[in-house]
Amino acid sequence: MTDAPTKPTKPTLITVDVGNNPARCRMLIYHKGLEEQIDLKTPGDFGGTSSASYRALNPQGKIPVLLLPDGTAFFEAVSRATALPPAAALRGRV
Ligand SMILES: N[C@@H](CCC(=O)N[C@@H](CS)C(=O)NCC(=O)O)C(=O)O
Repeated sequence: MTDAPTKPTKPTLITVDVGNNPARCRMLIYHKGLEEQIDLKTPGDFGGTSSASYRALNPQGKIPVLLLPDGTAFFEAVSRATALPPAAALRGRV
């Protein structure tokens, strides 16, 4: 599937089941109890890591990416971890 919105209704973590960087972000979501506030998608939902639409979100083609409802994409660990709780706050909870 390649038609996931690049301005999603909820903050969205683009992740995969295997990999330490995506796992760290999911762990933070579970630790903070943010499962209802942040959707999980895969790079495949955006055409795969080599696709133009994924590279528009992360020019490095790496995983994960945190995508906000306004279309802002965070793709490095520190900025992503910093943005996760505020992103959830946009949905009314931290
Ligand atoms: N510095 C990046 C590293 C991200 C990274 O290396 N992710 C790995 C998964 S753990 C990845 O995308 N591997 C696939 C590839 O390099 O093509 C970050 O903090 O997000």
